[in-house]
Amino acid sequence: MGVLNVTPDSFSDGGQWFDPDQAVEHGRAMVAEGADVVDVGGESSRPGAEPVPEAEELRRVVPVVEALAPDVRVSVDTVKPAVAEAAVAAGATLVNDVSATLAPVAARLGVGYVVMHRQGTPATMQLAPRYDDVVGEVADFLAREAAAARRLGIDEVWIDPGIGFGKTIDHNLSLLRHLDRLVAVGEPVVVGTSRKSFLGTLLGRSDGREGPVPPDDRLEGSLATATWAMACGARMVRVHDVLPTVRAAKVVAA
Ligand code: HH2
Repeated sequence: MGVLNVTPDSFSDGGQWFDPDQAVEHGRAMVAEGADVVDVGGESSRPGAEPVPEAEELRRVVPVVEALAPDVRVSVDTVKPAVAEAAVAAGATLVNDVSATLAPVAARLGVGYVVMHRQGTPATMQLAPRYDDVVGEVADFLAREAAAARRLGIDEVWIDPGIGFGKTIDHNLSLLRHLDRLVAVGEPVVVGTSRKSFLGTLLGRSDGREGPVPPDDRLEGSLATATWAMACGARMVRVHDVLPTVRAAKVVAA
């Protein structure tokens, strides 16, 4: 799944694909590189991100979905029912929902559904994430939500641990270490680690400066964790760097 953020403020590529023509071009490039799905989003969910008004999110997302949908499977990354609905009308066939609230919408629209775990909201989620048993709590939550989505009649349900969404570096690593527990839930697992901040911390800086390495210098961490996730049984990885990930996936598959 290639990430296409039609936003001015996403954490790793904010502003790069904000122009609709450039967004479509980047989407097509990811398809040429081997993406099976392009995930179009018009609202950043990074910690502290400002909410985007519905009309503005529609304006960002719909034309891009419409342009790409004839050539590739498109998912829409949104937490707003009206945006999901308009994107599906424009050709999207998967609703990627970081809020775990849109199952009734996906069911009504007759499309696939990605349910993700998060603790809190973007405004506050990284302030003090707390779990007694992060793997158990996330697995139980996703099993419950997936069962509810199926009861609503959704045939295609994906579950996602929500790496970085209300999680410390140790929470993220525990979830990755025990990904088999999520795979055992029995629904296909999708994992998004690409360029995330815990990788910046783990990679450390080689230039002697303080702090994490910047998002555009996290490729090895993104590839290592995507490869790890695939080897543990994840069926999809959500990534910014499609070509190297597809090449890694070929080797994992072999
Ligand atoms: N991560 C982000 C956004 N959407 N959806 C799923 N299912 N899983 C994820 O891990 C996930 C997601 C955050 O990454 P990105 O879209 O690059 O950044 P931003 O939210 O700043 O636009």
